[in-house]
Amino acid sequence: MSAHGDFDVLVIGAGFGGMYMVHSARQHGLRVHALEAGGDVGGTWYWNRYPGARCDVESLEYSYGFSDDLQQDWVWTERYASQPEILAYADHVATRFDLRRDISFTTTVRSATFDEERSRWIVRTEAGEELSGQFLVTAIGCLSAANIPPFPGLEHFGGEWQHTGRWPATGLDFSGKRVGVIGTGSSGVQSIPVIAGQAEKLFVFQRTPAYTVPAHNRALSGEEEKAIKADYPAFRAANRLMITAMGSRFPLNDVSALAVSPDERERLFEERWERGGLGFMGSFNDLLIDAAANELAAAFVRNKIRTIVEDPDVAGRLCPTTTIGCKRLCVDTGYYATFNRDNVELVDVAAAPITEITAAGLRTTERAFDLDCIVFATGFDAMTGALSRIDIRGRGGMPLTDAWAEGPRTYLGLGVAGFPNLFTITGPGSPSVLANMVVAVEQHVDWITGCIEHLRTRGVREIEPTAEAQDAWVTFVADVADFTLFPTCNSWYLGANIEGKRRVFMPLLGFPEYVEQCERVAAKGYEGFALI
Ligand code: N01
Repeated sequence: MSAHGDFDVLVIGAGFGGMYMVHSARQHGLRVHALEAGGDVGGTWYWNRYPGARCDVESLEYSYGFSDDLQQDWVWTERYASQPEILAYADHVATRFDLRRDISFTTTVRSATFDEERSRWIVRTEAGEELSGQFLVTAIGCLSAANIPPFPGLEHFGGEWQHTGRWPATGLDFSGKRVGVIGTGSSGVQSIPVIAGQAEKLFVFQRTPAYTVPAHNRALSGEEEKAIKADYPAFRAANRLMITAMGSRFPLNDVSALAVSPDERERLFEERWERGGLGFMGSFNDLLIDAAANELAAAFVRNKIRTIVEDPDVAGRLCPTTTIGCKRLCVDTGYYATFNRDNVELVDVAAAPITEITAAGLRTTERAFDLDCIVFATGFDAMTGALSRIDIRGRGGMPLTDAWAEGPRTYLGLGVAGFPNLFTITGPGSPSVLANMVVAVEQHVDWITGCIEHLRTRGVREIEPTAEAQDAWVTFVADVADFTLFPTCNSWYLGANIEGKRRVFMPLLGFPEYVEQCERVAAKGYEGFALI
């Protein structure tokens, strides 16, 4: 469908947020249209097709809860769903709810300008189409703006290269090839073991070692699925009460790591390690707020690395020294053991940084590497990158990038002062990436459509956060972060992975309290927003 026309709601993006936004807006009788850069639905799961891509939230939780028929009908085959399975799920949802008729694909939004006279957003696409909407909802993902470091010489590289977040649907054939993977975050940690099994030789260019815990992925038993499906709404409700909106079956152990004996501590860490997944950080209640407690967990993982990796020198270089969980914990299948393979070499690019990409491969300050393929697992300009790549202008033509020059400023992570009728699904200042994203997305969409209904039934043309409410919210988000160890490392949560980006902790920790805040604001007639 080509993009044109006037709508009640325009949506940017057709990943999990945009898809549900289209559905929910329709249910509320709104004329809605979504614009999607990709060729189909799925967002993150459309773009991240790299080998080994898999969710680190359990599949029975990482799925929509808005339709009981949907959650009863869909059958997940594994504890952690693979990228193809999640994309198949997105396809199923789009077909089941006939979403595609209100989505334009391969349509990249270039600009969005608020027309103050008409109280409408005017959206222009790269192809020159123009649409308008009373409301603009961004559903463009927290991790969608791929970051390729500006290494000189990439244009001269004679082999093939790809970023993990822009992986071609046709895949890459690594057989018989010399491959270099740059980056050891979640994407690197997932792809490296699979690429190692395909390539003739794999060089892993590591700048900062990551902490990763085993996924212990497995086929889902019918019994497990049956038990949850017997009362799926209760399962969803229990998860929404968790600080990260997930993991109610194995919740936080509400005890300090410093309050138990060394043997008991080891036993509890071991139990979580054996269970696998992100729940490891819930071994004790102070791992992310007390540096001494955190170090105990970090030391446990370092011991595991030394046990798994046979070469002590390689093991030493894989051992992180930073705060565990400060950067997002990785979840892997066979990552550390991959470094026992003869065809895998770990290259420390903290000690000897990459200086350039050459026609034949790449060069560090110490050595040249001949490569047939380079995989950039170098992450994303997170949370604000996708928004700042669109020319978004609010009142008086103010660019969003100017309003956010000192870091993103929102109210509830949902609205921005000076940008009326703009809603940001999982925007900075909301739990987003510190929660189960599908649950976070559904909560935002429900709040937004509820808000739009409130405005329309009262004949309100515009809604916009007050500067005071926004200032207080920004302070609150920072205060919550400062109570934790999150600000102590150079993570993408802080924008520290992007040169020149303002260091601001962007997500908000604590899903249930956040939901309460949103509901309170709505119940008080959208307190903190100006309604015109
Ligand atoms: O990106 P990252 P990611 N020279 O930013 C390195 C989600 N996700 O795509 O740490 C050399 O974590 C960089 O090094 P350093 C998840 O939320 C989820 O892996 O900056 N290296 C780092 O090692 C995750 O956190 C899933 O020193 C350079 C790596 O590149 C988020 O997405 C799967 C470099 C980037 O790691 C992002 O993960 C995948 C340079 N110039 C992703 N620049 C699951 O659900 C960067 N690096 C499992």
